[in-house]
Amino acid sequence: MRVLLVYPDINIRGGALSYHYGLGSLSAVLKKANHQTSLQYLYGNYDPKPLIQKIKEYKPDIIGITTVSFQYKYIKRLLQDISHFGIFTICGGPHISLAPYELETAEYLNAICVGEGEYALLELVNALEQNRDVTNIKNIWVKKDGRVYSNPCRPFIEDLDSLPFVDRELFDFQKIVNSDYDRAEFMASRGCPYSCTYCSNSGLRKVAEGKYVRFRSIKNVITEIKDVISRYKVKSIYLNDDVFTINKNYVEEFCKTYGREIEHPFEINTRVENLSLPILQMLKNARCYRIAMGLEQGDEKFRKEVLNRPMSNRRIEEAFTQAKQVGLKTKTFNIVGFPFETYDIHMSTVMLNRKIQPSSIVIYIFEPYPGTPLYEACIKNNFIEKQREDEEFVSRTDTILKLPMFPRKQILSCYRRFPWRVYRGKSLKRALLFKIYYSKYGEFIIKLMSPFKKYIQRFAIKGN
Ligand code: B12
Ligand code: SF4
Repeated sequence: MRVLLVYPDINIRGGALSYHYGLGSLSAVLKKANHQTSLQYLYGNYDPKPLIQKIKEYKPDIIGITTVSFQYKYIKRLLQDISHFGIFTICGGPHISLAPYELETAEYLNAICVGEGEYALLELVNALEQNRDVTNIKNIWVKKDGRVYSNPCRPFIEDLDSLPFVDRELFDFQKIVNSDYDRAEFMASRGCPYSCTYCSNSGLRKVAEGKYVRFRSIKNVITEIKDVISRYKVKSIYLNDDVFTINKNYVEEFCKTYGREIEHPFEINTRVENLSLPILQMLKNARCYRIAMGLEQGDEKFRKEVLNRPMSNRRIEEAFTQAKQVGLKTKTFNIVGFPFETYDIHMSTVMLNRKIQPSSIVIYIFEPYPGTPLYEACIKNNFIEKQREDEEFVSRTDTILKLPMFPRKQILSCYRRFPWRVYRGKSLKRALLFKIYYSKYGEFIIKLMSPFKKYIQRFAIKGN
């Protein structure tokens, strides 16, 4: 069977193309079973034409689209724009997994996949190929003759090493690496043990039975990294796991092997709770050059009570001091515009970042994801402006919430002024560069400066 996988990455901020592990993994499993796959990557503004052209040329038997919540409004439009082809369509990914009820009302959608899709999609494709019944496949919900057939999920895949390496060839992988500061991304694990109230992990862990947080063996990860760097021009490695440092022994073993066998510098995502001076030193010795941590909100009480992130400010400050002490660069992720947040509460995020002075910062505007506690809180308190839900804007640069204590105009202003407030008086270079990046015209300037962005980034984070 010919399966066309679609990666909608429409109106995403930052100017870098990205790889999609989920689609890469689905493709690898399908190819191994002798099916054919191809990709349509949709980037930039909404435009269905490249997908329509691709369908005409590739003539797929099935179209599989991955979904995050922000993209779903575009996906509904895409489904309508390609409906005249009459091809079997299926959506998977975190959004549809946590909002499977969408199938009922999505006129041009035939099926959805809840949770992990490798074996479910393979079973579906095989069944369609052999004209067998498709209403009884685990993880797959199908709409047939106006009725939705919902099925339970199979357990989470226990042994991630049993899966083939993700299919990098599905994408123009070298182009992705080039557009993303010459970095190649990998994932050593699936899942996250924490339950932050704004993050889909809190719901995704409940869709199936079995162990949610799983790590691949170190040998398996290192073999994949070696394979990729031997085939593509790559300067650094990004381990894009939700939290790479959950298991201390794993980190220790990984650092030993990586440091011995791979020369490329790497970066990871981590949580302050998992860090200590010896772990940070271990990472540094293995050629880790930067660690990224979600700080999200600077008010300890708000973080604990609204976001379910109980770490203290003192611990955050200590972790950043220690990271700098061993010579690691640092990055914080921050969010503004949470339900129940106010201007004063947001200023705590500014103050904490001012204090710790990370090498770089990322700030987003809060987006509510179905299946998360904060989404439920938005519904309960009538915070979502329904008429703005399908509005087009660049992901996480605007809000669809109407918060009584934090007007939209003020949220947008806090978002734009955040880097200036953090770095002003501490690092003029960073204050100015990030101010431009987060300004009204930032998106346009990023695109314009795209040939030079590697040098600008290096210049911006130079120093501590
Ligand atoms: C790595 C990562 C990224 C990477 C790589 C993207 C990717 N998905 O590979 C990058 C940095 C590019 C990225 C970007 C974004 N991300 Co992100 N990302 C993640 C992270 C940490 C891991 C995803 C992953 O690779 N998992 C492993 C793979 C194997 O799983 P998977 O992709 O979910 O795919 C499996 C199933 O979902 C299913 N499946 C998926 N698609 C399909 C399609 C079909 C047809 C079928 C049958 C099955 C199927 O089968 C796959 C194999 O089992 C998750 C957190 C998480 N735990 O999921 C957030 C997460 C997916 N990201 C999130 C967000 C918000 C974004 C951005 C919108 C942020 C932004 N820049 O604005 C973009 C959106 C990009 C896009 N257009 O989809 C949210 C989505 C929440 C939501 N409900 O919308 C998550 C869940 C984190 C969170 N905060 O809750 N992300
Ligand atoms: S630690 Fe990060 S990935 Fe894990 S639940 Fe919280 S926000 Fe999500």
